[in-house]
Amino acid sequence: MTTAPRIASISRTTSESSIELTINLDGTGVSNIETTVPFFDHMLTAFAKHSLSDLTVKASGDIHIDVHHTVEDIGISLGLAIREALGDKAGISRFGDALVPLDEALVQAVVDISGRPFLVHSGEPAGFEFHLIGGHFTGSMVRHVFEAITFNAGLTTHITVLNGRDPHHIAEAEFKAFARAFRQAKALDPLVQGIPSTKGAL
Ligand SMILES: [Mn+2]
Repeated sequence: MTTAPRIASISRTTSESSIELTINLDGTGVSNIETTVPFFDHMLTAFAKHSLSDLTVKASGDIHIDVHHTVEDIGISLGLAIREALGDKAGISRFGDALVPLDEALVQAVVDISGRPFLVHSGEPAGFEFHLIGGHFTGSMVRHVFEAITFNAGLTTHITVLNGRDPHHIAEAEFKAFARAFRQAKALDPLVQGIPSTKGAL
């Protein structure tokens, strides 16, 4: 069983953004999020709350150009922090799945803490990727964030939008479903002895 605290901090600075991020995988969903991108603050707060991870993010970046760099770099940093915090992955449930509605929107998410980065993402309605949610957050960035998290954390993630019309509802249901699936997958299961893989490593 993993005994080390499952906490990691990432500092990542490039010419496009500067990110300070800390995650505690065994938290209660407390967050302090300041990304300078209001809709993304909302999404990360929802992720923390529904994954029962404590999350602190302080970011700045070239949002005068576009929110793209800052949002993507936070996704990368969150993925790196998740990977580090998971440690050797001993004692975890490993798999998680969730089906989460938000009014008319319905999203299924499945997470495998596999060590093999793979994202399968489908079902957003036509035109979603071009919509500016809140007037500043491009719909295309929803998938891009899940790519950044999944690839850097070493997750296998399947996200399927089963229904939805309102872009805010769809995006929020995606983040909540991912959070709930991740919550299950990273949970420590007292019945799991060691690393839950026939290979002996994840
Ligand atoms: Mn990009």
